[in-house]
Amino acid sequence: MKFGDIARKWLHVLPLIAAVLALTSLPQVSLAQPAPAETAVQAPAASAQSVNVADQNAAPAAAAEASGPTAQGAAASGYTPLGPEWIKGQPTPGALGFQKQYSNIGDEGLFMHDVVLLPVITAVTLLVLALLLWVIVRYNRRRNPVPSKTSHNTLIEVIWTAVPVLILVVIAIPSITLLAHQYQSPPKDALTVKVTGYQWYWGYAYPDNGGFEVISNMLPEEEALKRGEPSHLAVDNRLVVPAGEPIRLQVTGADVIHSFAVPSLWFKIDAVPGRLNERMLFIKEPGIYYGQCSELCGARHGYMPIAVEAVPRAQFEAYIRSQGGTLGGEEAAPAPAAAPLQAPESSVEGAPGAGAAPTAAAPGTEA
Ligand SMILES: [Cu+2]
Repeated sequence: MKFGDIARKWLHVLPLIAAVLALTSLPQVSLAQPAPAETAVQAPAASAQSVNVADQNAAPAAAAEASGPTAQGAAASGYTPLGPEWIKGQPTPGALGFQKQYSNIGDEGLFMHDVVLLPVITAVTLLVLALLLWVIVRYNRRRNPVPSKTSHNTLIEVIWTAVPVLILVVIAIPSITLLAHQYQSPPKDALTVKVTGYQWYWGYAYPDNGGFEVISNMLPEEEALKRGEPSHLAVDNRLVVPAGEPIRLQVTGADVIHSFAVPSLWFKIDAVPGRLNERMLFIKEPGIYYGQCSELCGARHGYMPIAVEAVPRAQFEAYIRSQGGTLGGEEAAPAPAAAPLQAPESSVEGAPGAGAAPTAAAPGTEA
């Protein structure tokens, strides 16, 4: 039997193999599916505080009347940072794959990975493995002492060119769509928050709310553990933003290139000095989401974590007030509370990893 005949015969079997492979990859798809649903249902441990914040989420106006001692305390002081029971986005030991996603774009990205890419990769890999095994078993020297001299087969060549092209086209459509969605501009009236990367901490400014800037440093390990938060991820001042609404996040660097990245929010954007990068951030539900600087930026690159705290709108407004900021069309406070600005360590001579101070070349100094 010639190779061509065998190939033709097996071509009829190929769809069958493809069907079997599709079936074997189905359980994985169904395994991948429940994750978002589970995410939606999953709620943090129902403590008094969590119940109250959930209430506020449902009816912001009722926030002041919310029952429970915690809420009354929060109402009196205006704003209380979320407790550790609200931690949602963080790495877990021994985990495989992506963190749970808490943004729409994260769901879309996870779908692309779990439902489009993984099954295709699995099917292609198994098909190639099966063909390889078939050749090894059927066409070895013992079972096939006189090898076929076939050198061309138009049909099979057309097929093995066209099928990969089709597979790539099928992948390209959701892939390019996802890419475009990731860079969708926020609506005009979206809240603007400006993130600045410094060596080695983050600054969060609120230009729409009086322009104050909050400096965020990593907590020492003992302090983080005392608060029930993961060490090397917990910070003293989190980036507080409203949940359930689009946020225009503008990101820049003050000294070197940093990168603002939060895996559970499907968010990563470089912080480049002299450049304002912008992306829309949308967090579906209140919670605490951890990230890290993701661009090697110097000696303490590993010690400038990111903690995003998404809260209901009413809580967010209380936060802005607690920082001396303004809301809506309010006039800026007569004497805006000077941000407790921290000098970058890179401007301190002899600091670990400090290069030339970025502020050294002020205009006029070179004369
Ligand atoms: Cu950095």
